[in-house]
Amino acid sequence: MATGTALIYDEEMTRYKLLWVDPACKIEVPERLTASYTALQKQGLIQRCVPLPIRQATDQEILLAHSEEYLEAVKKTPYMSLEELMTFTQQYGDVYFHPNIYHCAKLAIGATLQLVESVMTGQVRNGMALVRPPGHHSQRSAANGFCVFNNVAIAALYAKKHFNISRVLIVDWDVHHGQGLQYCFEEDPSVLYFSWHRYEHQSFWPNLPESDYDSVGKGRGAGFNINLPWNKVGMENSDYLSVFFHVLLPIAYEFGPELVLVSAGFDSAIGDPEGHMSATPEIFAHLTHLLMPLAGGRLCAILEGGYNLTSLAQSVCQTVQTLLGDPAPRLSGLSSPCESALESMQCVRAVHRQYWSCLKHTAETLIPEPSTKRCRLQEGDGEGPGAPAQKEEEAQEVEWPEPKPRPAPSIRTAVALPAGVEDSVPEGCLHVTGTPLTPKEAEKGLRNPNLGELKDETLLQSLGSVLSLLDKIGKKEIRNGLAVVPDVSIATACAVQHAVSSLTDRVLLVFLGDGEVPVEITDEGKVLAVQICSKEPEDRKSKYHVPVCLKQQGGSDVPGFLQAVLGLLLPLAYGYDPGLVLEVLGEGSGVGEGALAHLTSLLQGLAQGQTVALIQRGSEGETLRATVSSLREDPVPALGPLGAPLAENTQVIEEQRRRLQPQWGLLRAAGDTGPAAAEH
Ligand code: Q9C
Ligand code: ZN
Repeated sequence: MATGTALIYDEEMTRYKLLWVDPACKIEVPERLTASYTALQKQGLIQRCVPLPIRQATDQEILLAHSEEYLEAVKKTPYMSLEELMTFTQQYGDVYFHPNIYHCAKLAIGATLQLVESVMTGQVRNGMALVRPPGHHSQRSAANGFCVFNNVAIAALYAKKHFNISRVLIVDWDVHHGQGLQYCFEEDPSVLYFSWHRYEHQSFWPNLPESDYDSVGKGRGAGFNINLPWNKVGMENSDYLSVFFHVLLPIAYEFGPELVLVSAGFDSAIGDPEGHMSATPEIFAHLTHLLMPLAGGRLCAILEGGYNLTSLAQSVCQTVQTLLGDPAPRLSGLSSPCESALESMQCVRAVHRQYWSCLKHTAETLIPEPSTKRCRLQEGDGEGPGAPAQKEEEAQEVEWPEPKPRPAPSIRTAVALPAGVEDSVPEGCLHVTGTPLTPKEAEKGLRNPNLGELKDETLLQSLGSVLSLLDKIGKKEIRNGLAVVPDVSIATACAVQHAVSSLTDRVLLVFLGDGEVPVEITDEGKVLAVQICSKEPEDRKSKYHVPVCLKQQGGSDVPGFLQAVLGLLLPLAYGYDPGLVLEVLGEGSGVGEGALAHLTSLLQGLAQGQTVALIQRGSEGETLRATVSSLREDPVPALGPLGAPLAENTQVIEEQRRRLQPQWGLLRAAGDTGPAAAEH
């Protein structure tokens, strides 16, 4: 199993800068790297990463994505005079050359390839490359947008060539459209390119019609290019998360990448002078965390933009700390995405529904006209190209709180197991045995206590151990825990009771299996219960009880299960912001250990990773091993490309989404008016 997080950096890449006056380029400064690196050092994160040696790219590597003529032209720049450099620069848009930039550009590619190589060979699990110049705007024969060579494009082509893989996912969370990446892979179905970007109906740089949602790829690559335009500034954490839940993640899971490359630009964070967005640095912990279960954990983040040095450094730290496996910070106050984000999501889902099974059910629609045309219709309403552009100088300096430190309990996972199953969990877990409860104590949490049952010593012992796990989580001695229990209903009831009375205001109960949820679910909201089962439960207790009854046809419907997790459970869970997650594996859930491992892993993004998993004795087997492994944040085995979910399961999931949307805004994936209504 691959472990460790690589970090690649070399000071040499700070040794070029803008040598003349150009307002468009003055934000791309060497301090971008030093500020990021220093922040990582201050947080003690550098020391925890595996340092990788840097190297220069070879001509052959550069030629994977660029033309010979262009390479030969750039090769001459180290020998040019200032005047010659200025002239050379002028043929491209929003970029500058310097005598040392060619050297740095070769190092930026080399760093990226070293990272990809060490991830693909299993030397490390994942990693980040801190590089300059960035890459995603550069094209086959052109520099553009501070980019000389396309680091990430070369990385994807290199990975395909040397490691014989056929599916690479590129997630471009930079606030600009990586048009260079789009052009490179437009016709290539083996590279799925996703980009969100400030667009404002084409009035934002690079002002291309092909950055809109209706560019889906060409020829055999149709469906493998996904553009999510932001048509307003000020997008928040809720907007970013919604796009992950309802657009990127379902498609990414269906695609089943073997490697994930992140074009990690942080100009999409608050405070950035280019992006003008409002998502906080902490969001990058979650974006990273949500991508980590893909491709068996093989994730490489490569720096692109990010021009507010404070916001950039904080965001880089959030990303690296998540790659290292530390618990993600809680995101409080998430709400519904804004109407403009909803409209963009609706459009991109509609144009991609013909390519992706996970979107088949979305509105056939009445796709709104592409954004630019819409805008022309709306001219005069104060937005769009007709509106006066905001001058950078006038832009308000925004402030945001510094992200809190993210201490990680020294023990990640503790287990409480009955005799006989101890050796089926990996080494390195703490084994916990609590003081047995008295029957009186055990009775407290139960709705219909069967006092006869409560005399059973094994049961009382296991309940004591469950509470001991909870207390250790409360004291931050452990991050999470797992118990195999003789009666999962009683254990759940006791655990919930104990948690709400002494640990937290909000418990998320994820109950997999049939039968009654053994806890009183009231409208007070102290417990949100999501039950994934195969038989319709008899009572729907309150709006805080969400039953999702998935049919199975010869084994479980893994695509349907994931659809429920990504489109329903995670949006509910993030909106609820629990202080503890209780994951209960009863009987009859029909969920295989592969999909279960993904669920457990994704749930670690909530409640700072504070999870207790309860497994019914007798059904442990592979489930136990897979769950412990996910709790420890070991890499989750990839599921491979997924087929279509069962139509009736999609229907069940959509029905719940519709029912719950008014209260849980993160469930929304389409606008309020117009074609939205047709979605169902
Ligand atoms: N207001 C990257 O983020 N436009 N490149 C500057 C100044 C160019 C961004 C306009 C932005 C290029 C990697
Ligand atoms: Zn950018």
